[in-house]
Amino acid sequence: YFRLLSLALIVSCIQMWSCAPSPKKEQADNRRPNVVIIYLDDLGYGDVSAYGATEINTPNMDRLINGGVKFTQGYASSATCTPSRYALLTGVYPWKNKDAKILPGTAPLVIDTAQLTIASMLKSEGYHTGIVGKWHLGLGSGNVDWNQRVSPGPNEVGFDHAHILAATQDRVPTVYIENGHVVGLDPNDPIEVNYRKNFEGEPTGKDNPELVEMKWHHGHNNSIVNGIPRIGYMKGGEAAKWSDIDMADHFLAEAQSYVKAHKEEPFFLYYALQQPHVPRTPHPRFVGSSGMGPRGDVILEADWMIGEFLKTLEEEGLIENTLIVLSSDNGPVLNDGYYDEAVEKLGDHTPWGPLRGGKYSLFEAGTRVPFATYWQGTIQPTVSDALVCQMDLLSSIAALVGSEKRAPDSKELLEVFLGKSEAGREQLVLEATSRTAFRQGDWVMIPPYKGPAVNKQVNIELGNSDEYQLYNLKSDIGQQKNLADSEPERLAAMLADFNKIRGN
Ligand code: NG6
Ligand code: CA
Repeated sequence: YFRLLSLALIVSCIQMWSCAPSPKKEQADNRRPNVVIIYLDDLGYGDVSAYGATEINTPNMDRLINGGVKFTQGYASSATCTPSRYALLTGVYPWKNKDAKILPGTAPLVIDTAQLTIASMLKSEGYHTGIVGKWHLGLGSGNVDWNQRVSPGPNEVGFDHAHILAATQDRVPTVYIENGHVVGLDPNDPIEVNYRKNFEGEPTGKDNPELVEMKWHHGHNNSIVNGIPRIGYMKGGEAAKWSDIDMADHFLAEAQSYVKAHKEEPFFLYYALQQPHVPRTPHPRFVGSSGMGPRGDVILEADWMIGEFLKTLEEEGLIENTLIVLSSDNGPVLNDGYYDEAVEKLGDHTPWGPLRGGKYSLFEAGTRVPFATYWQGTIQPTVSDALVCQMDLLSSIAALVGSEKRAPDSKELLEVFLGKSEAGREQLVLEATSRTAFRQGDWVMIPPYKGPAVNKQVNIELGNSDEYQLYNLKSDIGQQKNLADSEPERLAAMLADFNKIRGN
C-alpha cells in the first residue's frame, strides 16, 4: 500500500512538474519567499497600539504585529540609528566597528564592501535586492563629490536598487539619491556639503531666525532647507532638494513600484521609513490627526503608508509569499532638537511603554522596540517572549532561503522568527552611544559609566551611574530595583561573561 502511495506521489509530482510554467514557478517561489523589512526610525516600544498604546491607534502595524509573531523582547542592537542599521544589515555587533556611530551626511561608508549583508547574501541566492528610505551608513570613501556618482554605497554592499536619503531627515544633503546619483540634480547648480563650516553668504538657522519655520531647540542650526534648519551646511542643488511633507508618500511610491517591478522574481526590500525621527513633517492630510502634534501625526502617517504598502503586496498576489519584518532602529525621544510640541502635546501617551529610558539610553527603552514577523498563511499569530535581536535576522533569513552563510554575531533563530519556538538568545550585548550593557536570561547588567545620568536636552535617562546596575527584567521591567548589591555572585558571573564577549 505504501509503495503504491509513494508511486502515486511520484506520478503526481512528475505531472505537476511537467505542466504549464506558472504552477512550477509558483512552486519554486513558495520555497523562496520575498523578504521585506519595514524599519521605522525612533519608534518606541509603547508607540504602537498592538504594544499597548491607548492614545494612538496604529491599525496597519497592528495587523502585522497581531497577525504574526509579536516579540515582547525584540531588540535593536543599539539605542541610535547607524549602529542599529549596521548590525541589522551585517549581523555584526556595531561596537566591533569604531565607525558605527551616528554619522554626519559626509561620512564614508561604514560597511566593508567585502562584508556579508542581508542584501548580498540574498543577492547571491538569486534574489533581487532593494532599499528604499533612510540609509545613514555612510557613502563614498571620504570627500564625496555629490555631483558625480556617489560610491561605494548600498549598491556596493548588495543592493541591486537603492533609492535613499543619505543620512537623516535633519542632516544635509537634503536630496534623494538613486543608485549613487542625486535625483533631479541640475548640473548647472552643483551641490556642495560641509559639516565644519558654512558657505559664504548662505543663511543659517543660527543667524537667520527670520527664515526659520521650525525653531531649533538644540543643534540643528546650520543650513535652512524648506524653512527647517538642519545639521550641516549645504549649497546648491536647489532643484534636487526634497519636499519634507511629501517624503513619506515619496518613499511609499518608490517601495510600491519596486515591488511591482520585481514581483516575478524573489526579492528583498528594505523599506526604511523616516518617521517619527525629527524633523517631524506630516503631510497636510495627517496634520492634527493624532491630537499629539507632529510626532503623533507622523506615526499615524507611517502607519497609513504601511497599510498602503501591504495593499500593494495583496494586489500583486504576493502577501502569502512574503516574510515581513517590522521593527524600529532605536527607542523614542520627544524633543530631539526642534520645538515641535512633542513634549507639550504628549498627554497620556507613553512612547516608551512600561520601559525606562529612551533613545540614547542603556536602559530598556533605548533598544527594546516593536518587533514582529508576519507571513500570511505561514506564520501563526502568536506572542513570543523569546529574546531576539535584529542582528539575528541575517543568519535566520539565510537559513530560510537555504543559504549556508552566517554572520559572526547573528544567531540563526529561524524557528523563533517563524513562531515555532521560543528558544531565543541566552544573552545579548546592548549598545548606546558606545557604552554597552549585558543582557543574560531575565537579567540585565549595566556597568558603571561616567557621564550625566540624564541627557537634559532630550530629557532621557542614559543609564550612567557610578555603581553597577543589575535588574531582573521579568519581575522589574521598569528597572526600578538595582539588585547589584544583593546579588553579588550573579553580578560577578555576568560581568565575567560580558567581558569575555567584549574582549575586555
Ligand atoms: C543627534 C541629533 C538628533 C538626531 C540624532 C541621530 C543633535 C543635537 N542631535 O546628534 O537630532 O539627529 O543625532 O538620530 O544634533 S538617529 O536616530 O539617526 O541616530
Ligand atoms: Ca533612529
